[in-house]
Amino acid sequence: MNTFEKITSVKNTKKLLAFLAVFMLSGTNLLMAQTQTADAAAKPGVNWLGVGYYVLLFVVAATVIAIIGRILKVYDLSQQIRGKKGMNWNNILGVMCLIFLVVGMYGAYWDITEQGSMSLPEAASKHGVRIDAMFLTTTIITMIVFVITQILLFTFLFRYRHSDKRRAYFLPHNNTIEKVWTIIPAIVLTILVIFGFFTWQDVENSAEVKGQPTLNIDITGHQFAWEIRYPGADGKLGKKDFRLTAGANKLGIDFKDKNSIDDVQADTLVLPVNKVVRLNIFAQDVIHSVYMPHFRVQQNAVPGLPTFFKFTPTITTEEMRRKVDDPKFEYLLYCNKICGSSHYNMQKVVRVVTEDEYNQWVAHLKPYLTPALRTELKLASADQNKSITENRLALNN
Ligand SMILES: [Cu+2]
Repeated sequence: MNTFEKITSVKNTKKLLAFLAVFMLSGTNLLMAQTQTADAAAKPGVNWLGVGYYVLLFVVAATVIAIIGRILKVYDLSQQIRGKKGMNWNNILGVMCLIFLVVGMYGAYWDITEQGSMSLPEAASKHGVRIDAMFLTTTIITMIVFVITQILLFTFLFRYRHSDKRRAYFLPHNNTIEKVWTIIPAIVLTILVIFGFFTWQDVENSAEVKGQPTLNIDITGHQFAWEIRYPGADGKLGKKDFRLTAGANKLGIDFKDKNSIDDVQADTLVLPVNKVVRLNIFAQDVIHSVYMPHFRVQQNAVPGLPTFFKFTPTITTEEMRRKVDDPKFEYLLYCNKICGSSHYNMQKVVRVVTEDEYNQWVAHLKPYLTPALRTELKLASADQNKSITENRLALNN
């Protein structure tokens, strides 16, 4: 067998794959753990150490383990040559299982305490609190199952490790055990699914049920930005038609619909606190996704398939700045679909303000129907529409 055949033999391929799997696993874990200390200003010296460093660390650790293994093997063989009993690998593996249990449990604990706080910020919307409660319940239930099963698994591996003194008991089938481990998870999962179903239904229907007025806002994603449209003084958004998208009419607004005339556009998504907001979500090219982690909002923006998300922001930006003790804090809206090369840059500032502040802000927005667009669409003759637009323009001066 030449060297190439040796390396590519099935046995070695398995070893290589296992090595790669462990490498990938530890790599992801280390990268995840890094972001906590990625704040260079806060902790200089402990931030990103680079991929090379960790590759080297891993190779060194793997080599050390391989050397220890070889030394033990040599020791074992020399004992056998001297006619003594070799090492009891069953005991060693059994003890290693217990060590793995303890280290693994500590690892899980460390993961939750160190990285748990990185999962999601405080919920700043009404339904967000409910989603968090559901998330917490699911986490607690699965964690209890996780701890019990891991303890059982590894202590059984230790307790019933191979011994020459006893023989294994053969258990071909047991109906009671089958029933227990089928029915209990089925009940728990049913409860979780029903809990989730009602929470989601409540999130989706929140506005209608209470009969509150809803602020409609259009948000349209394209490569690589979001366009935001607010209703004008009439509180109604005019119709859109993708076939009208051309030139200055980048959103394809249908100006035959009178509600369109006074619609306004904005750079920032400003929302009045404690009011129901309905985001009407559109996409012009590929699938994007509206994602606002603080509000627990995420909804895909699909070309040709308008979607929406209704929610009620509960904490103003100012209040959140005080809470997180950061005067520069801003809520953000991200694109959560990898939609192309500048996907990372597809974000908008979201500002939650009081109703007074909102009314002041919205009064100063620029109309979507600019004079240029008016000329382009040959709308100048529409007198009845003109007066409305002039009012809007007057507000801007
Ligand atoms: Cu996108």
